[in-house]
Amino acid sequence: MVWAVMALAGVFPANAQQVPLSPVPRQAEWGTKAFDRASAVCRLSGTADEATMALLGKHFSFRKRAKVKLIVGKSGDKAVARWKDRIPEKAEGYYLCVEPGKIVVAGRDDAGTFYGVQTLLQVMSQPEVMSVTVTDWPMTVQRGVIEGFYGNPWSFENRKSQFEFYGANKMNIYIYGPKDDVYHHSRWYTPYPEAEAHKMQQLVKCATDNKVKFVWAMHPSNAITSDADKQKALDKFEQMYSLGVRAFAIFFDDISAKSVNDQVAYLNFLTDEFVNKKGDVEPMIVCPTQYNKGWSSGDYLSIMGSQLYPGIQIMWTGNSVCDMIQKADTDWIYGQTGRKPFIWLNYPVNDYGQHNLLMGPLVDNGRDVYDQVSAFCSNPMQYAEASKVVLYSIADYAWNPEAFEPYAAWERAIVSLMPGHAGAFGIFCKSNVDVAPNTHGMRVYEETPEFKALMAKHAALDDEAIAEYTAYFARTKAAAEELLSLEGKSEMVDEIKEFVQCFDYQALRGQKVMEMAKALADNALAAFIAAYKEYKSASEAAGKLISRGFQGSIQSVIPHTATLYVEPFIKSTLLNTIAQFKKSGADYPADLFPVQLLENGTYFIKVNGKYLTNVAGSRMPTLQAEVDNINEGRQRWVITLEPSVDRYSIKNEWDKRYLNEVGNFCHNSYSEDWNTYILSRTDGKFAIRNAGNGGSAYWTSDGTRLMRGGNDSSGKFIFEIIPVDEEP
Ligand code: LOG
Repeated sequence: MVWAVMALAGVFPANAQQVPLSPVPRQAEWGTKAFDRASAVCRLSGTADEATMALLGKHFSFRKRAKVKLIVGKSGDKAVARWKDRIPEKAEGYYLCVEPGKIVVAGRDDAGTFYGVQTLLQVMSQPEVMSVTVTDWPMTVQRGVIEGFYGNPWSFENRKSQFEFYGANKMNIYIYGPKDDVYHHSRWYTPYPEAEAHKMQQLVKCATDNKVKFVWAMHPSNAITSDADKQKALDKFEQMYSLGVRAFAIFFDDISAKSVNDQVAYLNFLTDEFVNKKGDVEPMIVCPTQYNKGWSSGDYLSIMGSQLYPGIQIMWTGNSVCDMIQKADTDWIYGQTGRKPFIWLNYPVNDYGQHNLLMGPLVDNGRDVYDQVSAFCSNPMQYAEASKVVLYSIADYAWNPEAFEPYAAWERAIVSLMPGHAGAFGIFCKSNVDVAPNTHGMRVYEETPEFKALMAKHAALDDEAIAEYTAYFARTKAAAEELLSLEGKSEMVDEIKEFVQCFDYQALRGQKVMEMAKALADNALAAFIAAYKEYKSASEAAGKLISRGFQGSIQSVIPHTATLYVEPFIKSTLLNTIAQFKKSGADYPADLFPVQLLENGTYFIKVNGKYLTNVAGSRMPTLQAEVDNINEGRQRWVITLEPSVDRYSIKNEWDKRYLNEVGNFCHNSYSEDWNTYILSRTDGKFAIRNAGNGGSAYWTSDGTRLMRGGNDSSGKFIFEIIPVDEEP
């Protein structure tokens, strides 16, 4: 059934070909055509556990006289005894052989057999099935997902779909810990009400059916020392146990922890009193309060490592909250705790930069960390479907890091998630890669590569550039429309619809800005104004989009797309064309354009009649009464509205140094997050205010230089900002 859909959608070629397998197996040798897929009717020999038999039953039908024999089993089973030497001696490994008339799936263990069948399903995803021999096993022991973000927790349906996805992609662990589930966090001690408990039970079963270990995490903050609190923890665990949970975690992240010794004692207590008494519960997992290098200090980590019972796994996000993982990083944390870290990768989670979706490639993780970690897990977005793009790469990376190719995996994810619409979906994903400036410094720069290339190619907006940009926006618009046409038919599109609409409007805005540029070049006044009006209405419509705007939503989101290169380009081109249009002396209605406080340009900045002056060699500008007639540039300031942050940068015309947030010149490099300012004006005078990472203080002056003042605006409107061509 699945195959038929894929074939109809034209994803797989009609002729026998190698199929891109994912995760990429350790070894695969392809032969020639084995049989037609019509022979998914098989003669069954051997057996497997319930989960694997159910999976087989879903995709095959079994007849006594069928031409193809399907032999299934695991190490030690008679059915696969002939192939026992072919089965890799690795947990979860398998041997798969597809040849004319015969299929063999032989697992090292139950999970191995299950994964062998998963690979078989991929091999059979075309009408003419190829012969292939696969010998395969995972390099990372635990591979999976932590639902550990802030914002709307995933739904029941989301989670079921995730577990099937993990099974298909050979991920074997899921940790339940959404910050905004009160039964996990603020009211951890309250039992799940009956309806929720019933759903939990079904989820645990669904995870198990997909060979996914369901770990339930609890976040008790500092309520861990009193006997009453400890008893509440045991009671809550007891409820979860009754629902089928056999693995538990405690999260101590994002709290001001009182004592590491208390935390250690608590975990050891739960191990003694719950894990060991039950006998069939896994060793615990803990997320420490110091869960990344940047936040670690003192002997917190070494105490955790040395005092926790052996077997308890300690989570770790890397050198900072959001970081990719290299071997040097795992070496460092191993040195602290003496335990292999349980990697909590904060990617593609976007709760700290929720306006952007992260649907890009998985870059910058070491190929050599798999045996240095106890697990490699990703914390994804509140958007479960959209998260699958990166999770697909996580699965591939963790299974076989040595063969991992970020861009190839990304392409495969796109094809596999949106069969039949991979072109359009690929354009969308490539436009949702970077999360924009954020407190964690997490950036991924591989966004809209084609657009970036166009920008590099065209220094000026000439006819050729306009034509090429216009064609680009036409392609992205078509992609957005193709995706929107799937509304109601695609979980993916339904989930991120407002982002796709935003993308659609963005393309339209791009087209309109190009029409404006063209009209300007052609001196076509009416066409310019018409295009601008359409731009404005697209922009207003986009401004009204809200994702997760439903009642009771924990986090409603204004969607942004392609913010790294495309959006700043559209905004700056808009401002430039408007500025040129105004300069052209054309007649236009007074209320056509919004009032921009200051046009981009070169200005004198004065305080109390004195000029702000860049005195050679000084690390800060000073106020001087005299006009500099020798080097005019020292008193000229280039002020620019930076479209990506909507704030102004201020740079000296002479030596191009930018002003920083304390009114000195930037000593390090200029950055939009720190060195752009909000201007406001009253009675002809301006106030300058910090923003972004630079805080929110207004600037003041002591009469000779600039200084950072307080957050109160009174007495701060002290600046005259005068266009250089207006000053006599
Ligand atoms: C939280 C996590 C959140 C993530 C990204 C951990 C261990 N805890 O800074 O819930 O999704 O960062 O914002 C976190 O990462 N705190």
